Amino acid sequence: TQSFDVAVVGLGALGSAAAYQLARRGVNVVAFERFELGHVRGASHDTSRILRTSYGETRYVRLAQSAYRDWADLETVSGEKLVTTTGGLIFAPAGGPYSASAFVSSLTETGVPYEELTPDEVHARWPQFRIPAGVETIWTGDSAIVHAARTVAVLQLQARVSGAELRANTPVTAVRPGPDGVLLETASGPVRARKVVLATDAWTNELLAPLGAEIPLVTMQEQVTYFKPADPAAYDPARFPLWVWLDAHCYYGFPTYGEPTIKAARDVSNNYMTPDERSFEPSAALLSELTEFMHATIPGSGSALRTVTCQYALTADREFVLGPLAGYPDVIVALGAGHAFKFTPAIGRILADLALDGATTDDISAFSPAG
Ligand code: PYC
Repeated sequence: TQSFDVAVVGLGALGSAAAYQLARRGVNVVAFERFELGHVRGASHDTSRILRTSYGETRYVRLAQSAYRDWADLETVSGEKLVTTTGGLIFAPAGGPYSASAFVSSLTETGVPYEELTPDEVHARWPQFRIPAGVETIWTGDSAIVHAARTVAVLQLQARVSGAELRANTPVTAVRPGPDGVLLETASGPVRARKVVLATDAWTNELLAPLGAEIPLVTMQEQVTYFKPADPAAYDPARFPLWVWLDAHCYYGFPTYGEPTIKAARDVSNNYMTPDERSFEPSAALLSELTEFMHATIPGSGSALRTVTCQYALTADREFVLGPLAGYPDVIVALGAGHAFKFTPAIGRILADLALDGATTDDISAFSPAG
């Protein structure tokens, strides 16, 4: 049986970041991915993701502040430009589930610069939007786009450059913690490790069930749509920001990014599916709901060109899970609850800290797995 310091299971964004951070510290790392590297069955593929400090909870703002430093470090190490700063708008419609005041408090407390805008002020700066009266808006100039697929490829390359062994198309079928580390049963034979990091998202409970543990997860298929505006130049990142619309259905979207389209989506589709029964077929009902929202809110957004699906595994209240499983200190679990991409390099660093030191400098006390 081969032995390693740390095994990472799952090579989506979080697992790839953990493998990279562990390898760069000189430890002996093996990492497993049940599908091909860069596959489209999870939530780490395709193009743009939002990077923002603008959260209504200080724990996520502070973690995002750390993450901006980790993104800069990853760009320096890899020589790749991964972050495109565009600025971002949070829209909080009156009577919706979120109020702008939560953002005002958390951004003030953490020292993040922001502006509160009326609909008229939004129209004056970005005439592309049509915002009804009663919508409160928060602008943060630090909001940015990160490229999902390129980030994952960069992390995997850098992990390998630093000596990590990445095994693609290699399912891990069992994780057996013992008195002296963890035995993993894998499609390439058994492996021992002092610690294991499970970054397995919707597949996590398959590995936890034999340990008598479970983290409640709701899994669904999500979809994003690329719209083709008649005047793409009006949606260039220099003229149009990324945005999040926080009503009962949360929508979000981007400026043009590498092609003359603008991507938008509903966040949390409630299109329930499991990884084994995913259709990969976009829902026509979700597409027409989104198109109606886009034509009302961004009248020049144009028609839908293509739709791409992905998968969410949501924890209770969408809180992250980051830490050792209760009763199993050598099994470290990471779940990003469908909003973690922006934190990817920070979460990789935190997972490496937990695996090697048992502690980290970021406050992750809210994210402890109940198991
Ligand atoms: O955190 O900005 C975000 C986000 C948008 C869609 C999913 N997460």
